[in-house]
Amino acid sequence: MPFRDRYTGLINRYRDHLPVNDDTPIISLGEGNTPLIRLKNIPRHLGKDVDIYVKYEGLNPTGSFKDRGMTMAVTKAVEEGSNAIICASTGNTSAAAAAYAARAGITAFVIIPEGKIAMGKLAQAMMYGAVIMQIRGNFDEGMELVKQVAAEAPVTIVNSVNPYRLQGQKTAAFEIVEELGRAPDYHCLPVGNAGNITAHWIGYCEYSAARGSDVTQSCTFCGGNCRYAGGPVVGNRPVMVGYQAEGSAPFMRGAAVKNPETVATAIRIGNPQSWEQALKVKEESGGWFDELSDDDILAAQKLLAEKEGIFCEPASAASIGGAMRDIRSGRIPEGSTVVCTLTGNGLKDPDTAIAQCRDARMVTIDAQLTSVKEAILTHM
Ligand code: AN7
Repeated sequence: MPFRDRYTGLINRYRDHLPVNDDTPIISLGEGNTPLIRLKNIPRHLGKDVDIYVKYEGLNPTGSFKDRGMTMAVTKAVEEGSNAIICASTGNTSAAAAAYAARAGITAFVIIPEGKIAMGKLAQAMMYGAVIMQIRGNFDEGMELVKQVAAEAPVTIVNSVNPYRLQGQKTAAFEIVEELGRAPDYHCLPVGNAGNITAHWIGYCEYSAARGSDVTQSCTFCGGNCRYAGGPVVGNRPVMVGYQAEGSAPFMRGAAVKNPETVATAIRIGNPQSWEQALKVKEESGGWFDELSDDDILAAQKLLAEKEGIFCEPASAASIGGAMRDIRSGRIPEGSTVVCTLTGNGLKDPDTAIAQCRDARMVTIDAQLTSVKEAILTHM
């Protein structure tokens, strides 16, 4: 059995572009290498000539993009001799931190807003064995506590203020460029702390620098091993577009939001930790921020599931919902290639899904052939 080509996670895949060396003890669950799915029915539904791809990050080991950052953060924490990690979280970071800590044999402390994280994420943190502190407060308050305690206690912060997180997360951009053979024209993401949009921009910049337009023969980025080496080299970078939930949209308000609210609990964040970086991303890429109502977010989540068979969590749907609106209006012009990151799996938040499917096509019938036949005939 040739193990040479076995995929063993994003650090091994991109180790030349990450802060690791041969002695670094890599903590991995096989994260990364997620599907980039070309949408078939939504472009038709929009009546626009656009190529839309979704990067399905919900297929990472704990069901969200956080695994990309967490493999790096926990690897480095262990390398540096740390026995414990800590984070504040709207849910996904806590799930990833708990899983990678379990894998590493260290302790994860997670601070979550009581009653405000999706059930799947809570179940994960519990199963992986994290020490869970539910606070009577929101994510932003938890984040401040984490920063204070990490300054005084021997615990490593694994929120995205930890620079290794963004290093791991930048690899999503690498994968997209390798798969498309170029960067997309537009890259749309949901924005909470704005770490992920920043990480993607780092990735696109590094890739385009390594594959500058004067490079024609080999891909200096990968040392000539990627599948596009020797092919056409395009050093382009996308326009970066970030979407927030209306009730948690500090970038639209131009100031922190004191009591953020949204059904998309993953992005229920009022004081983004990567505020300055995100503004730079917007400027450098010629992009923009916008906001969606909870209704628009849920409608996009449902549409993606119904029309394409792809189930993402509400926060993730902000990217596709926002992109659809900007494609309709022409702000994203026809002829564009658009990538939307679906940051988390729909299974994370079954409560919200079921609550919005009151009109689900579900009937209760007797366990009899005639009843089944009747149901089929009625619903054909
Ligand atoms: C599904 O888990 O902040 O803009 O504590 O879970 O990089 O913060 C989650 C964020 C988008 C926003 N989509 O990303 C946490 C947390 C999903 C998320 C975001 C999050 P950033």
